[in-house]
Amino acid sequence: MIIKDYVDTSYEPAPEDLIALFRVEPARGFSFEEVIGRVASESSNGTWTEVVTMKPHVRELSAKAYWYKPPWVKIAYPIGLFEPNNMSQILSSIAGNIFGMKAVRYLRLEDVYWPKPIIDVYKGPKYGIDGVRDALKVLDRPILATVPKPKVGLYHDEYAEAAYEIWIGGVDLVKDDENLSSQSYNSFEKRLKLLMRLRDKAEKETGERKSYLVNITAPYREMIRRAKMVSDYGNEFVMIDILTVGWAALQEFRNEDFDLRIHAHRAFHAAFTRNRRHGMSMKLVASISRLLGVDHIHVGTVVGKLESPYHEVHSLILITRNMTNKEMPRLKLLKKEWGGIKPVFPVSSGGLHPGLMPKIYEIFGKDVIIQAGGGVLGHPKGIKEGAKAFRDAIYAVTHGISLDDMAKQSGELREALEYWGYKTYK
Ligand code: RUB
Ligand code: CA
Repeated sequence: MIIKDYVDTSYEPAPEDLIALFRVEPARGFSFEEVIGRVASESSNGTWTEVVTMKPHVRELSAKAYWYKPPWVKIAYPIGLFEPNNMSQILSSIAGNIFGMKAVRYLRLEDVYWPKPIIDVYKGPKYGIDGVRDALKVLDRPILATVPKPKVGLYHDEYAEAAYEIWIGGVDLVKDDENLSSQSYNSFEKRLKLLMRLRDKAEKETGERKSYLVNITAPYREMIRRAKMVSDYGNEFVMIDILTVGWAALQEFRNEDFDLRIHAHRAFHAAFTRNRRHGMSMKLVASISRLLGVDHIHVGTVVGKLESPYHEVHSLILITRNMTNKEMPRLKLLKKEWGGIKPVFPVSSGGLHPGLMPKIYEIFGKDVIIQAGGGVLGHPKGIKEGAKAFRDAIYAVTHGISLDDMAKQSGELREALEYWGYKTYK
């Protein structure tokens, strides 16, 4: 089996083939065709030289680069290459050694079509958008979450006090930040206990459901121990830094017997998603996460502090919420046939404040979780006022009221708009 056998434009993918869309830039001295053959080879069953053990039945498992238009190529992978219920193994194939090959200058895995034998073995979100709305009894507006800032450093009682104000000001979900777990001055147990007490108080006072996206990110057994505590308190959510704990841990967590909704923080993604010529796209992170069963995932804002262009956010909204059962070449999206897998709540976060709400609502509509830390805790009048300003901005956009008009009835919103305006902070 020589490299050029891995390129076959007459090949018609079988219904059960996994299809991957790559962007390829060959290293100097290599042709495009040569390199896509090498990518198909190394990511399926080839190596740098021919081997005497390449039997006919093994050849049948070879991937085929069956369509290309430089820099793009689609590669079909026979299902027999994979252990469907082992996402780590699938990624070790299609997103493994190939990124380091000397023959490629840049290589990016842009999207994947999951065939039925793979879709069928994953559970997807236990709750999804409807199940999250049901837990919070918020049916017809974006859900609002806030991270108490500074993200690390507050003692557990200071943190809890901020959380309480966030809740009574009108925010639905208090969220731990990605690097707050169990530090000596703010232990997981103490923080959880305090917040659960204050959550009950805030629910009584506001008559609204309140909950806590509590960060259980830790080595696996400890993560389970923490999830159990969360569940024993009757909280509905946990947060996991899905990329730093790893796909296997996420996959396994979904198999545990908890009635917990999973908020997926994507810290670390930009290390491999940000360079549009190399690595793996955020689309794939979102699609794997949906398969594995997160209920929320961060997708960017377009207008906030972190890099997230419109076309990417648009693709991520399609992947998380819709079916996208047809290919969308302009967005470099392969089709998705989700079967019974539920939709996931996209989370828009990073540098948001009330003045940006009209743009966020235009991009996302109502099925979004808006997460603002600085945009609540930075309000010049205080935390509760910051929370109310944000909630009023959400009320305005969902009722067709301009922020300026809303500000006439809401001093908190007026202060926020005077302070931050309507602009993006980088
Ligand atoms: C938000 C924050 C979140 C990021 C994550 O804080 O720090 O962790 O939004 O990024 P603030 P992303 O509201 O003060 O900016 O959502 O892009 O993954
Ligand atoms: Ca953060």
